Amino acid sequence: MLKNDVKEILSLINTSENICIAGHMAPDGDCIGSVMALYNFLKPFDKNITIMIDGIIPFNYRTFIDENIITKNYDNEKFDLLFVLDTSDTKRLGQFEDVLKNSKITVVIDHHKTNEGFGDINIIYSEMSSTGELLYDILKLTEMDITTEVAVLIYLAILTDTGKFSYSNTTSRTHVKTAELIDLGVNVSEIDNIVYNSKPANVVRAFIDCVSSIELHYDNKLGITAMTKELLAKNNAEMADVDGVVEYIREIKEVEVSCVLKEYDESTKVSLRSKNNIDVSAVSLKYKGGGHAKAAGFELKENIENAKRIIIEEFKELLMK
Ligand SMILES: [Mn+2]
Repeated sequence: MLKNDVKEILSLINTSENICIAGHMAPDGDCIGSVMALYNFLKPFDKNITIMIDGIIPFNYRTFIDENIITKNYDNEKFDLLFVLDTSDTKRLGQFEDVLKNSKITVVIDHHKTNEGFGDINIIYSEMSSTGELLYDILKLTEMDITTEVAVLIYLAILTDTGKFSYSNTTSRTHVKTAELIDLGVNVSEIDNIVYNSKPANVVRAFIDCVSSIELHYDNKLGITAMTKELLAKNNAEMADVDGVVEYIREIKEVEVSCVLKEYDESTKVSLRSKNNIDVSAVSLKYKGGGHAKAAGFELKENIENAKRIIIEEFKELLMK
């Protein structure tokens, strides 16, 4: 199955002149790693390649992507071939959504189980830890060389989407593939330092402030906090730079669901994580969001206080049992 898709994609690449690679808004490590891995893999084909990612690249990923190659404003340019990576639905393309109708063929490569397949070719495997892991399978099937540079980018995608190989999406296959990436030259500790141990002090201060305003509900089973504009301004930090609060809250023993509310001008973005059996993507879907059972997110057209009330109420029945 996958083999046939890869064959078809290779012939599409060969016959295309203008190729676009798009990822999702508010890009994470899997998005950036996958997009850049494919970009670097395609370089030897000598095509015109355009990158579309809407939103700020978090500082710890800037080593892996040259921001100058990302399209700033989209002017309805046409493409022969479009790859959409790690993007569960078309809305997640943000300001670049129109690229879909301006591309002859769209190839969707993703691991979100909520992805309904909006491309002409849809390679969606929800059992994969990350889009990067899936992309690695695809690149291997081309039987072309995988450079160290590409291996590093795939590794970045897998590392970040598995929470350093700790989430339940991490399989023995994930580890086998990661071992192959290390054999291709990935320096594990160097990447760990770039991604996790290189934060500016103000970003860590914003993180601490956010964590310290945590509220615990339902016998500590729900941990919730908010990243407000005030908190960010006080620390001179950007929303996109302060990462990992929602995972940190989950470190509390009793916490089953952790939540971080992010304050924007006209809405609140909700990030959810689950530790065990609660499927947070079910709540996310109800509010037209996306994600997985253990990590999901959506947007509410509410202020922080109302959003908090809604989330607390939403998990009442699930956590009071
Ligand atoms: Mn992903």
